[in-house]
Amino acid sequence: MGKGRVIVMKRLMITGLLVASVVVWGAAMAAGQTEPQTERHLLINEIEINPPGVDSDREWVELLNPTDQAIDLLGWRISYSYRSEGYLEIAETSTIIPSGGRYVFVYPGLRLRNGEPHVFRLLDPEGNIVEETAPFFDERDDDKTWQRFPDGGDDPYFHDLWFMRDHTRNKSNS
Ligand SMILES: [Ca+2]
Ligand SMILES: [Ca+2]
Repeated sequence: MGKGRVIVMKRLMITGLLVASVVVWGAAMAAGQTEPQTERHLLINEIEINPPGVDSDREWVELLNPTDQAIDLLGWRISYSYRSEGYLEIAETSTIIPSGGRYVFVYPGLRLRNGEPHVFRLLDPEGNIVEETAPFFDERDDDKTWQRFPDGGDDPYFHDLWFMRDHTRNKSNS
């Protein structure tokens, strides 16, 4: 491995650690300032921005329904970041996530930029932003993903804590 490459990799690792620290710090700040979470809603639970190899048709988000009601994904939208920013319909027809269930939405084509932070947003059928993540990026061309921990943010105080870990696609993050 050349010296230049080592330096680049070190820079990437330091950048990754900094982002992880900021995310954890942000979650801790939010936890200190807000009441315990009581109202539950459809969640972005895991994000694959930069899968190994070709990214096209292989970027995804895992959605989780932590409520006690089934949710129809028809009309819900998720943000994208490449080549411009905007929103995509998650489902073209009625698609039910049962209570406690999850659904993996695979982005069509190439939709997520790897190296620049993007705040992921989830919109309900009325156009309300029900969720907004920390700014995430992923320069590692591998199976690691951003994951909410514990699964579903299922902690009354730390419900917005994220880590970069080996993927748990369509499975619990915990
Ligand atoms: Ca990508
Ligand atoms: Ca998962």
